Amino acid sequence: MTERTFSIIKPDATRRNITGKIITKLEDAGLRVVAQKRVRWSKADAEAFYAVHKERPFFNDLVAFMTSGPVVLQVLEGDTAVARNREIMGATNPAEAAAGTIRAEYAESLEANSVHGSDSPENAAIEISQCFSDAEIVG
Ligand code: IDP
Ligand code: MG
Repeated sequence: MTERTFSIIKPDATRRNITGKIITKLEDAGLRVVAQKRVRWSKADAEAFYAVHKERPFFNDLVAFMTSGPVVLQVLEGDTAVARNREIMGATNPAEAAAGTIRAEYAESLEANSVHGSDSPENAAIEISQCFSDAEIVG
């Protein structure tokens, strides 16, 4: 079933100029970039996006990291896009990520792990609407 997911290329990856390498991985996995923009998040943007994690011990560090440089926000479309993207991203901790995944190849650390991907179709819809208008998504 064709579906959409929300993706972020994180500041560790924009800093190292490897956004193209990551997008190639996504495209090779069968996902299409149907919306994309490069922005610098404010503290309020990052806090709102990661509100679900606000009680976690790593929350403040995560907000500092996500505002430390540009991020590339994307909507990805494809067959079972949410699960497909999580698969090609690899595990949150790059030390546990399967060979060939984005995080195995490119992540620097558990925090600076290069990409975000929605964890469910419901959260994908929420995250997409937080960052893109309908007119910015061109399938
Ligand atoms: P996910 O990105 O694989 O869905 P989440 O558990 O939703 O992982 O965590 C969100 C982000 O918070 C991670 O991608 C990572 O950047 C950061 N993070 C998660 N757990 C830790 C931790 O234990 N220490 C530091 N940062 C963490
Ligand atoms: Mg998550």
